[in-house]
Amino acid sequence: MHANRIRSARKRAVVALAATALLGGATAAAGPVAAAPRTAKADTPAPDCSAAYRIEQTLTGGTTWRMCWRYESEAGLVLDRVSYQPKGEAKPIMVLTSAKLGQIHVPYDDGKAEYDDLTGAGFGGGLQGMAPGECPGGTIKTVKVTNTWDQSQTDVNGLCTTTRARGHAYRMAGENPGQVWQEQGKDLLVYTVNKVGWYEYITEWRFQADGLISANVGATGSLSPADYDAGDGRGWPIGQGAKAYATSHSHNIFWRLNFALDGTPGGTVEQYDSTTTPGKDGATPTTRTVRTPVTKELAGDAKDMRWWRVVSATGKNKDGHARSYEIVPGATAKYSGRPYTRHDVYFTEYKACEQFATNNLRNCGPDAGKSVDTWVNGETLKNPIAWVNIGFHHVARDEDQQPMPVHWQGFQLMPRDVTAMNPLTPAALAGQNGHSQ
Ligand SMILES: [Cu+2]
Repeated sequence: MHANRIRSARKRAVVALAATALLGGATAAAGPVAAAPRTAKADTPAPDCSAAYRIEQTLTGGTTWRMCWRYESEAGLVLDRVSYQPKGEAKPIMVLTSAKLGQIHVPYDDGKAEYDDLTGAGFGGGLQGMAPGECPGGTIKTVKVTNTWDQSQTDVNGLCTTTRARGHAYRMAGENPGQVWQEQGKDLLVYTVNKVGWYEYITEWRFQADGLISANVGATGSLSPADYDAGDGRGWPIGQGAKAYATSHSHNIFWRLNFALDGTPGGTVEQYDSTTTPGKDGATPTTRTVRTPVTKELAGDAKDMRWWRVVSATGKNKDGHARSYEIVPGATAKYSGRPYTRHDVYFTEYKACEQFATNNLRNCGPDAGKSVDTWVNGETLKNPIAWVNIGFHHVARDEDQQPMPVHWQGFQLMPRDVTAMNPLTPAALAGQNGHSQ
């Protein structure tokens, strides 16, 4: 099962960040206006999808999420044309042209096994049919799964769309005694389960009424019994006494995101960094935030007080601020073992052949590498693709059998200035925009 990979010797060009700009107070920095005529993206789906492939859900608070889904033989679930329409917006606001997994890379600590689950270990073909109880309150859709060997198709009842309680969407004490503004939210959930060897991965997308998108993969199923032999200090005993050592390993999961905020492919990328300077003689420290336009391809590293956002090329909210989505990485254990896992986020210029962060299948040309790190080579970003890498170092524990409790890893896409206020603001508070009463 160990996937063979062609390793590219091609060096990643040094990527320079362009000049920084100061941020003033709470002012939303207007990003550089993207001029560029946009070429059509090859993975841009048809303008609409048939009813069977449409997901539309209106949530508490009046927000409607719409998207099309399809299923790729390696990447599994793909969400296309994901749009967000909060109450008060005349039409849907497009967010993503396309979103899907970009790879699940699983290297074992003893160096004896290393898998690319999507392109080397059958992730897509391992779509699981769901039991009726696995999609509470929702609908299980039928997915046609193509066998990559003989192109035969199988119907699998394997896609769940449902809603789930969120808890508080917000809470604020009112002016009058006992008065509380609060809302109990409901999220849209879309998920599949894919089995790869002994593992089962739940690929989950969660959409909130206030525009937040959460992408997570939960690993469950079983530990691989073939690996219960790690008596070399690279595992953890899960049997009685010093027996049945499960080899430790990493799950390095990549997502591939093709943004099209406001329906315009492309947009610009910005990096923000804040630095805190201690005050003199015990005075309160001060913090300064700078914005760095990311104009060229970038292999980015997460850092305290650093974040990135993708800014709409065309759209502004009703406050006149450019719409954007911020990438909010979740907890990660970055794996330094491979060039492609050494960075937390990659922004690459769109190329149709670049579909998987490692062990990419399509031919990108004789000089092109097979992994995302090799695609960062100084090109100007006109149609940026964002790759998010979240790692989990799995040191097994007794509780991992049997079955293994789901362990989650992922990130969020947080709206930043997509609407002028919280889209769930109650009418009585609608005047509280930029000032208090
Ligand atoms: Cu694991």
